[in-house]
Amino acid sequence: TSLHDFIQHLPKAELHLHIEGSLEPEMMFELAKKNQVSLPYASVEEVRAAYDFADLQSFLDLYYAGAAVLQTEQDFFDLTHAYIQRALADQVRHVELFFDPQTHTARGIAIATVFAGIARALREAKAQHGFSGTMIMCFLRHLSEEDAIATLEAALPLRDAYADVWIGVGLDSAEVGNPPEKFTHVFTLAQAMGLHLVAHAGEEGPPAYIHGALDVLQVERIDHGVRAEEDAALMQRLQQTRMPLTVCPLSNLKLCVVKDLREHNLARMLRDGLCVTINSDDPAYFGGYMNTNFIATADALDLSKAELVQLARNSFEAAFVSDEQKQVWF
Ligand code: ES4
Ligand code: ZN
Repeated sequence: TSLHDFIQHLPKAELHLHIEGSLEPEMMFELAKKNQVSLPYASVEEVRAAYDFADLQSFLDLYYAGAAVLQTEQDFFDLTHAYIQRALADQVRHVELFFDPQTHTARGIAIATVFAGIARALREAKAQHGFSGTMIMCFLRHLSEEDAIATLEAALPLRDAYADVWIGVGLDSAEVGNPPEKFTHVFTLAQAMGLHLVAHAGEEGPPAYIHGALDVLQVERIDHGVRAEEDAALMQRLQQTRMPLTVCPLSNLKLCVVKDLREHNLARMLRDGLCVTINSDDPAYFGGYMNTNFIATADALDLSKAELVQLARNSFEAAFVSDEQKQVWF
């Protein structure tokens, strides 16, 4: 339909994308074979069949297992390059991608290998296509704050070489039981380094975790944030400050945060004047990239063209780029 064409051609920014979550089963098998990593599946079909999640943790178990096939700088390049091709096809002009170095350093992969492969793909895409891409290094919240601090310290020597792409830190993985306050010190250190700050909050965790991310970690965006609706005062605060929420509709559906996309609160929050954006989160696992998320959401929630434009506008408003650059894009 024409609404789908309209979405296809809308320029967008993607602000919530885990690069390890863009690992398609085909590449997972290729890399497993090349790197001699054994997978608990016999075929691409078997992997896809396993993508039937009950909650965040059941997904994370598979996601970390899959990421084990990534070993060399070229592997991280290939992964990022493949994502960028999908982003270009969806008229994504800018991505601020998440990566999880601890998933790789725990397996003996050097953090410099991870940075180098991802950054080479982003820089090549900028040169070849004018595509803009930056990196947000995430700490795994199921691990200790000491481990997060060690990760930030390990990345410190890379700061100058990657000043053009590494712009911030984030917080992801198992939310419930790992509140933002657990990471107060490492976020204070990152803030002092001049890095941007974001955190997953209010995906499965309560509104108190969103308050904690804002007040204690001092984040500039909330990743997910869909449980904010349970707290009227918090909703008012998010609206009045235009605090961006990077919402991931198909992720919420696949991880049973909502049981039907028609029940998703994205449209209500948008209509209440919150700065909500649409993102793909882990597109290889959750059923699609940006335009698939936009189309499924528009259809389920009866979004108008004006609302779709507002969502795209919000994605640039919420991006960590200059106002001049935003004007060029939107
Ligand atoms: C994630 Cl959907 C989601 N939530 C929390 N952590 C994650 N890491 C990758 N995807
Ligand atoms: Zn996420």
